[in-house]
Amino acid sequence: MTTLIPILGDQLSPGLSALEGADPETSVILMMEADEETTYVRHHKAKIAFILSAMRHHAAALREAGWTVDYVRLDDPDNSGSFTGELARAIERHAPERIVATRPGEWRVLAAMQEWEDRFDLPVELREDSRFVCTHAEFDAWAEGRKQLRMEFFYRDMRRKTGLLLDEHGKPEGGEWNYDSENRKPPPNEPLLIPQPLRFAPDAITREVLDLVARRFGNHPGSLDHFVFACTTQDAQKQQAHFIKHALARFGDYQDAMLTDQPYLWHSILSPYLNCGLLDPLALCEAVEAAYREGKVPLNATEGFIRQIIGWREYVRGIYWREGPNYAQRNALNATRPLPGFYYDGQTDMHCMGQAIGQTMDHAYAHHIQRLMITGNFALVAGIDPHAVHRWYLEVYADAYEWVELPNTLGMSQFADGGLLASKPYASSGNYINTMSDYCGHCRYDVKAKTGAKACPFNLLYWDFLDRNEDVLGKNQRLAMPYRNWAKRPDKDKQTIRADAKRFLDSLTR
Ligand code: FAD
Ligand code: DLZ
Ligand code: SF4
Repeated sequence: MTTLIPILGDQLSPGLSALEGADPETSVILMMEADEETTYVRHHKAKIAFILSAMRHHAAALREAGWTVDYVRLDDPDNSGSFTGELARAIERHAPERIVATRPGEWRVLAAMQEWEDRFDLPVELREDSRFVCTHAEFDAWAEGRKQLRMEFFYRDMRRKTGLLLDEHGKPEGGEWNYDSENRKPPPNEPLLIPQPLRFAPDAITREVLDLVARRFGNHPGSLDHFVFACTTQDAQKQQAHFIKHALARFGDYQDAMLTDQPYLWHSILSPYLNCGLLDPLALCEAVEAAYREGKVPLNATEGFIRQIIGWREYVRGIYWREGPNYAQRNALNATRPLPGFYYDGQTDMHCMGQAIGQTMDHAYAHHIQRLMITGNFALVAGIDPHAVHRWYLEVYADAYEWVELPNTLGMSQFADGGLLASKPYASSGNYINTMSDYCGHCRYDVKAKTGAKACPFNLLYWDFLDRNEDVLGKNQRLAMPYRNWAKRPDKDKQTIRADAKRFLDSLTR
């Protein structure tokens, strides 16, 4: 009468839907370290180490809680290397009567799971992932018939559904749904006051995994030298509490700020834990709201943070599943340039890019504005193939799973879906980076120069990007002003910008 319950590397939650109603006496949980999962893109070494260590710790916690866990390690000589191959071997071992699983976070894995029933001639129940606020059906009902799928309106529905930050009349706390007008200040000039996230020294389990990853994935990007991730729910909860106590109050103010050699600023560094299941998103939002109700943090920070989780995070997931498996192939701007090699080592004389990429290789982390307005902005204005950009983001961040990474990269950052997610491309000249960071002061390029050998590449590429894509973007109302400004430029200026941009872009391939 055995039920076999596979639990994947991003399903490390004690309350996972696949476990609901299961009897520990008659159930076997199957956890699989699988070569296919570690290599379908060349994940950052620290990302692999984090997931494998969190899986091993979770297996131990499940056993402690009374479950039988069949755990297949990567270096098991009989490991077939795939979820389906390992399920086949586990069926031989346990002769289950049925399989119960929670839906995975990726079309690729869902397609494999949907074949299991026929392949193994066993009933397979795939349950909705109850760790999200919005179900697929609810998202589709919300999106149906709308011309534009704007996050802001979706977010208000999620506030109403969860009751987060509503007053006693069901109205938004403080009278507004969104306090962004009070957020997004340039960086402060007080580096000593910047909080740092907790650092978790690797225990014996993590050390064993770090050795394994160093031996097996030496050719993958990134470093293991700075590995300080929490690998258990208890430690991830410590980082959650640490963030709420030390950083949340200024999260809104400095959400978009960037400073040299300061990767974290007032961000939470909680996405790896939320996405693999060590933390519960709703419990986190409730803890953040409680800090506000106790008068410890201001409303702009509280609302801004909760919006990222029940707004953006839920919204991009809805888009991913709604748009289907071919979403990854879109390329509305027909961008084809290969990804420059410096995306893997940070060796570029553009200081902003060197900073964002360097810390990514060290920590498998960069905050949102670095991803969107530095590395993403550069790829966009340089015309890099969005599929190559997507693979890079999926590889290098410890929080990257396709359901969340793809819409953010392909849609929000690269405009490759033609504007489904963003009403205009997130393209900017160096001016934005100069306002929001101290990077330009450390750079060999001149952010004020518009042309010539010292001109900031973002200045050249921004106008060249608009010029190159006028067919697709020229009618976008939100770009009317820059296109008017471009039209007013003398032809001679335009030719210089085009030539300088071409010279710079050619140098990328050399
Ligand atoms: P904080 O700034 O502290 O924000 C709090 C939480 O809000 C995050 O932990 C995250 O769960 C959520 N959040 C914030 N913005 C977003 C967003 N746009 N989409 C989804 N959730 C959001 N996030 C991922 O979790 N995985 C990814 O693979 C990923 N890829 C991205 C790729 C690009 C090109 C861009 C522009 C953004 C991407 N993001 C991704 C969103 C965002 O950058 C990260 O969630 C955030 O930087 C994580 O750091 P943090 O935990 O310190 O976040
Ligand atoms: C990302 C990842 C990696 C690197 N390794 C494993 C693994 O060995 N075993 C596992 O169960 N999951 C792993 N994962 C996460 C899966 O790729 C993830 O479950 C799918 O992408 C579906 O979201
Ligand atoms: Fe980046 Fe340009 Fe500023 Fe240099 S000058 S840091 S390339 S924005």
